[in-house]
Amino acid sequence: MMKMTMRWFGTGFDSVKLWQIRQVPGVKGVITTLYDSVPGETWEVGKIKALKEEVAASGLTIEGIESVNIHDAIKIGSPDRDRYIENYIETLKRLGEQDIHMVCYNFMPVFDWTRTELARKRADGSTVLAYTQAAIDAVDPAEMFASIDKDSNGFCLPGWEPERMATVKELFEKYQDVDEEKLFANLKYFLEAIMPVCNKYDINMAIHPDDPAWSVFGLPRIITNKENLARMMKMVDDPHNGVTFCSGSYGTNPDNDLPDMIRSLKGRIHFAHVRNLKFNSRDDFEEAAHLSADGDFDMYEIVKALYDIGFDGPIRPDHGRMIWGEVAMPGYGLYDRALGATYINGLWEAIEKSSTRKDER
Ligand code: DNO
Repeated sequence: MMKMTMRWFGTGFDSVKLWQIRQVPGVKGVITTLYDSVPGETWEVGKIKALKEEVAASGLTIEGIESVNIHDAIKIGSPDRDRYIENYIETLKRLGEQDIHMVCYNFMPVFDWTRTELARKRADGSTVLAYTQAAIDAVDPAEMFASIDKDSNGFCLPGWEPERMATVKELFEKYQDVDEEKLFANLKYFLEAIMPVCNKYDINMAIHPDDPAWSVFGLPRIITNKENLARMMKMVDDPHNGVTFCSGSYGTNPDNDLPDMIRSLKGRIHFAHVRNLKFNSRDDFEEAAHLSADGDFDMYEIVKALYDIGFDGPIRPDHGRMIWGEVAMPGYGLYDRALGATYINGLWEAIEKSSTRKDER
């Protein structure tokens, strides 16, 4: 049985409160992080413990970390990467000692997820995150941060930390010699180094796909499709080397057959992000409500594929629309994600009951 969760950025960073999450039917845990940690540094034991206690005090559990971010030196493969890998290993050890067993991360150069609008208005008056390729092609990457920041409702967006964005130009230069092959090799180097600690503490590493699932601003991107995932699973063939299956990220490329990808990853999906997209054209999409009918994905087939492979890890609704006047971090308001969680729970219950009752007949 999967575990329904919601992402929570921590007190002081999130408009949503733990007690509110606790009231969403079926949600027993959160996916959280030390939101003010800097990629590359070791997490303090005291801070991890305090986070755990705060979550427990609200009647919830920590079902995983999203994210422990990877320092660019590791992705670039610079000479100082070993120092940052050591710190990463120590952080994993400390998380393992606190009984935390799932860590989501990404291997995207420079930018984490990329959207070109954070509040596109839909017909029902809700606002959503959206992406138009033409807008990316027209913008200088260094300006990207400013354009994202101005629509962020005053929140710091995950993966768009101002400190890193201030050095975008320099970062681009450092990635100059990193092509897809090199990025794969650097990922392999990193994974091989961390697998022993993951095995010791039973920590499932869950790489998040590149979003959108193609190269932006000429930067290499590798976690984009079934073939590359198969390569990644094989190159470090350990069950702790797994993935976050994010329907909204892989689904940015309509050539990705989402249920088929899920089935191909049996045993290696450690975390699921479930959300829907609405395409206006191949180069323009917006994030829809979770309901199949509101977008282009067959959410039943996605949840059914997860059910069929025996997925039992944490799952969460993903970016929600901004509805009912809520002011929150774009994509991460309470209301629409709560609707999403409830809908996914409904799909799961129906799939489970129809398959077990069929077996009984
Ligand atoms: C965006 C998120 C990503 C994700 C990271 C994982 O909303 O899905 O920022 O958390 O890529 O490291």
